[in-house]
Amino acid sequence: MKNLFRSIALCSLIAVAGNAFGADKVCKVEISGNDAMKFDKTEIAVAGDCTQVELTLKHTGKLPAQAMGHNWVLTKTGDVSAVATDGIAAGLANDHVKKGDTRVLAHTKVIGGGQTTSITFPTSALKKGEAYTFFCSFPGHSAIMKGAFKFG
Ligand SMILES: [Cu+2]
Repeated sequence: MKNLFRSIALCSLIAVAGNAFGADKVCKVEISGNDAMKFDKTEIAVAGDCTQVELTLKHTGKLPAQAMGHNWVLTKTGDVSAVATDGIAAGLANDHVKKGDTRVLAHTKVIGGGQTTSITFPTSALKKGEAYTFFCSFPGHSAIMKGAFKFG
């Protein structure tokens, strides 16, 4: 019993210290895509003190992933077209993202109508002020389904 109290006290101390140093701040972002091949956001801004981003993608349509699949891919703005082109070749089985593509900073799987998916990724790979773009890499979608991603 004495040990249990000691553990609880220690945990509380770590939690307090963690907050004081701003250990982890998970920032939540929600975006949805529909059967009209559109995202409901053209811009996402994440504050510079967020250490993690929890991104939830909802497909509010009814069409299956094979016909109107959507994902959420984050790259530097200059990498969008090359990553999207490689994503077409990668196929649906790979969520339209080339395996091991280091230009991809974060991505969800491809989902169909009525489905939801979430990812959590660290912001440590992002630079403040850099131009990032989020887009859907399903074939033919990235021309319309994209927006600015701002960090900082
Ligand atoms: Cu799409």
